Amino acid sequence: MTNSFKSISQFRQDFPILKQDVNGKPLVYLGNGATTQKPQIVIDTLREYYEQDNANVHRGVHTLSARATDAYEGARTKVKNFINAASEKEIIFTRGTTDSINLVASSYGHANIGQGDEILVTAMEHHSNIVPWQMLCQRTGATLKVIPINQRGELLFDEFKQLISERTKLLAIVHVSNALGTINPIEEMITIAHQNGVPVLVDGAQAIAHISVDVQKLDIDFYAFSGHKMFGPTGIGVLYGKQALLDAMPPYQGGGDMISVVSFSGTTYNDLPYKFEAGTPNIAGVIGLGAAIDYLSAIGLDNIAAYEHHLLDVLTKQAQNIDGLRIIGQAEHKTSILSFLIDGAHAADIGELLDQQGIAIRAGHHCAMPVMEFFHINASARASLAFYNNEEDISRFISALNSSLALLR
Ligand code: 7TS
Repeated sequence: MTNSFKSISQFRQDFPILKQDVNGKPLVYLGNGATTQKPQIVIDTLREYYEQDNANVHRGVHTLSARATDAYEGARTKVKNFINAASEKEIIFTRGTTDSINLVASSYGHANIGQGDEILVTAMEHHSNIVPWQMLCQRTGATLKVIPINQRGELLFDEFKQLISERTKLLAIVHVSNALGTINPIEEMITIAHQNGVPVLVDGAQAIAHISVDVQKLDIDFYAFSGHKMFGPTGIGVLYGKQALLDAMPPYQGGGDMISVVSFSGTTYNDLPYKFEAGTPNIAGVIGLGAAIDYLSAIGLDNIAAYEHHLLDVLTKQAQNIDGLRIIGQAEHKTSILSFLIDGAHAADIGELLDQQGIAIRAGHHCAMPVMEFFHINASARASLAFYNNEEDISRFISALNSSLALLR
């Protein structure tokens, strides 16, 4: 390992949860695709907010409310800078990626997509970027079209170019597949979509903690992500949307904070971003997310990406030496995820035996059943990395896998 890689893995010390034994062995956490662990600074920020500043935002005339509001809006600026949005008005706080996509499906979808229109997704989407569109199609009579993938788990680009047409009203694509680890060529796809006048929503749930994202440079129309997958709290997420699109969209939910004037003769709505933030928001979650962003930015996404690339290489090479191991997802451009099956062993059994040795992975369909269907499997085992993992974690994982297989086969 080079020195700079070593210094990145030192950040592991900031994560108290990783210092424990599980089932008598030091924890090796490889469940990062499902959720990431929280550094001390995020935990402290949440505690300090509740100990010192807790109050409702945008309402109170008192000091605590002013502090809470400043911290809440300060975190919005941090998110804006993190993804290089043009304005805070383009940053909507939601419950997570799922909520962000449902917001676009309900609001943008209702206003812009109708009978005979098409929505284009890929065959490697998480259910969160399938089901909201299916529900919209059921309501409107629009049709969902699917860009196919190959056996390596890469999109068929020529098929994409064939499928996009004047009927396409939205392209909704995953940036990084949670089931395969594939990094999709979103820049090229956005260019082609825009040449056809089609806006693009990108599901960034698995990308945001691993790849640096510049929404202006990529010319992304909507970008959705979750705080809990980027070392922030659960229950908080972001929808980035271009201001012109968000301005033209009707509100998603009605209630407090999203209004300007309410009377029984009619209601006018608040400006962006508040138009889409009805009700008391997850104030602590937003402030905690701001702390996670400061933390991530200090390490640097490009440093993280280079280190994780190295770790994935080491992991993949060692896994390939295991007799009967089949990697699901062998795209040329991948990040952080090793999805696999082993002849003669069920994914769930592998997961359980690893857990007995203190190693946390995920086994199942990963909420990407169409991916499982494509590969003719029911489930896979998945080890997913974060920057706090190291080569020792990988050695522990590989040797635990070998001893599990000795029991299973
Ligand atoms: N999109 C992708 C690509 C995801 O991986 C996930 C969650 C979501 C959307 C939904 O995010 P949420 O925060 O709204 O739930 N993926 C996983 C996973 O791979 N294992 O557990 C959750």
